[in-house]
Amino acid sequence: RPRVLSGIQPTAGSFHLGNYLGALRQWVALQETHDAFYCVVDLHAITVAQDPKVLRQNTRVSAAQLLALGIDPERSALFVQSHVPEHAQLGWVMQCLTGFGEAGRMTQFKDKSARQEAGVGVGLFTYPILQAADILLYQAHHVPVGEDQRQHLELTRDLAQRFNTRYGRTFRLPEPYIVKDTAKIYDLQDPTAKMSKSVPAGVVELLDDPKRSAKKIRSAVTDTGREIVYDPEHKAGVSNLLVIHSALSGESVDSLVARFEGKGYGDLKKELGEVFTEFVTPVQARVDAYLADLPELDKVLARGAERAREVASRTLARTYERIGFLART
Ligand code: AQP
Repeated sequence: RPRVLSGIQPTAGSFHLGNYLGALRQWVALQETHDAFYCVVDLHAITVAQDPKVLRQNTRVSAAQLLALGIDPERSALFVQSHVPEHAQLGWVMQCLTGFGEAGRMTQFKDKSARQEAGVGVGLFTYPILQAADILLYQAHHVPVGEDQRQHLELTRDLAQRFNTRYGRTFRLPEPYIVKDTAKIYDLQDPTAKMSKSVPAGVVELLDDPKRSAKKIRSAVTDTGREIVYDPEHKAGVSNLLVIHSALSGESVDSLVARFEGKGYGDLKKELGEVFTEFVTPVQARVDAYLADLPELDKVLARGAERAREVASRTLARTYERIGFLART
């Protein structure tokens, strides 16, 4: 079976609808066809300052959400990135292969560093390189992510190619797995920007009180027109709501447009609030259940790390050998 690898940051505690529709839904689906490795990327989380207690708690909350959303630890290796030291080790190798200018072209760094109030760390600059290592360690064929990660996947492929050319074929070149319809979910308050944990006003969080989320959806920014049609260029807000509704309910955008003909934006928002509440209520109950048994949750993560290390350590050993590191006897 082909391999799949993806990761998510534990930084915010709760995942949001962009994370779910852009990436996590695909993680769940790909378990059917792929050998899957999914991780909570705590090494990436410390690219911005974290409170230690909160980070530890959020790492468990993240794992619980992945399980609640349908990641099956029997089929997939679900683990915490820092439990597999090979990530940091291969990360260093990849840093030494990356050009300074090449890293500087990553647009996400430009966006994220501009938003940072305190000093920007070198880790935020080099995080896409660590991400390349995350992927290459598992020889992944596919990487399910949102559109915002496409450039990082390109970097990963470039680094793999460069290493292979210099030292002999070692890494598989991974393909991004981006589902077009939901590749970019937009902020409810600013439907020209991507929904992001760093801008709390327009984000719908999975672990928030569904009543509050429904309210956020009801106050989503739309436009001064009246017609409910799918037109991302001129009606970004309404189109975003239609995409979210369709992804959660399974009803096609065309069918939604036909059904809402002659109705108002308020009707669409109200119904979407209900659809979201129906989706998220059982998810939240499952998250609570996983968090009620931390020893069991930690055991699941330990097993996942063990499975991940089997693969990661083989790749790292081969890499070290190719580079010319003296083997320890
Ligand atoms: N708005 C989005 N639409 C579609 N996909 C999205 N993703 C994030 N936002 C959207 C995808 O979610 C996965 C995990 O994201 P992450 O937490 O590892 O990365 P992130 O980009 O830091 O998440 P945020 O909320 O977007 O944070 P900030 O504001 O810090 O940039 C990834 O596959 C991502 O593509």
